[in-house]
Amino acid sequence: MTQPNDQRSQLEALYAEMAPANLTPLWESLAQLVPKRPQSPAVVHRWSYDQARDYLIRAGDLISAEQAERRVLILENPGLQGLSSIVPSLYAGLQLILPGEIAPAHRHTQCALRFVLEGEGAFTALDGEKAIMGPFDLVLTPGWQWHDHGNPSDRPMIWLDGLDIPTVRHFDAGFAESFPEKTHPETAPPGDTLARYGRNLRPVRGSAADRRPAHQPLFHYPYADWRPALDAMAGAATIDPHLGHALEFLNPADGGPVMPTIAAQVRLLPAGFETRARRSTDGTVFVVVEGKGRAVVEGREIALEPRDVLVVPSWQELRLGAADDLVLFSYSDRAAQEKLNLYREECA
Ligand code: 1HN
Repeated sequence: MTQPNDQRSQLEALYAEMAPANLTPLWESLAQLVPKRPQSPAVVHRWSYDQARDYLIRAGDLISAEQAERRVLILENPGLQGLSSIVPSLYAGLQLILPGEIAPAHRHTQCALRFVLEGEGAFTALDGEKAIMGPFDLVLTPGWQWHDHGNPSDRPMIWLDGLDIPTVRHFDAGFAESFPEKTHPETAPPGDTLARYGRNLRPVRGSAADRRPAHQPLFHYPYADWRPALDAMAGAATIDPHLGHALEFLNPADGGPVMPTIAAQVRLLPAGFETRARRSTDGTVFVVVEGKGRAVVEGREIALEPRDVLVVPSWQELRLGAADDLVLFSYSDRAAQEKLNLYREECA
């Protein structure tokens, strides 16, 4: 039998010899490659809206939306430096569009959501149809659909962008194109899609009025619709001890999550309510819509204020507490994980 010291030095010598042949021993990394439970390199982090906003407004003095193509500050997870990721699978950024500006039309295979934090009256145009945006509206730009943004209002607009950039990068499946003009020609009046597809109705399949892609027709989920739904629920439903009153945004095409990789939710925690501990495999980005409260992540307490952004990595235990009525928006890669049979949660 080889002596342990001997074995180690002989193995090391073997590794060194095989390295130029691009071969490495599995037995040295097996436990890391197949962990007993998720051990995310991402860390819990909160971005203060006021602080991020100041930097974004300063960037607004230095570079135009058109020159930047998209004037965005990336919310990069401190554990994922250089990766432009908020969790390993997802990207988040804060985008500013000033009065009169245009962010030019392009399309890409990555899918995106926008969650408005400030301003009123700017728009995202999707395949030439404008969604006129207001605070806390959710707007989607599904993969490979032309989109541009404009701000005809007299105030800055800021929203959170959530994209599946790292997931698409992981699959090496990224394509992008610029539209030959700054904006896509208008194809329908604002609100057309919401009226046709957003009321539990849709144009008869294949009819002349059926103008949106069958798999992803709806792209605007106004605050004016989702917020009263949460209130109605809070008035009547039994509260879930781990979630509070929670609603998921749906894709009306299939009743599933809003996009193939990304799921989005809103929830309401009444003043004084504390959730029980819960962990899930979908690292989640939260945005505070209203109210104050706190998150306790693996025992570490983080104060939450309106419009702050909080990221909670995969499998970290989360409890949420509401000081006043606390309304949260969140998105995660749960949509992708469920398709891959990976999603799990554990409730205390
Ligand atoms: C993008 O298309 C937008 O359309 C925002 O507003 C952020 C980050 C990376 C790649 C594409 C937008 C983006 C992006």
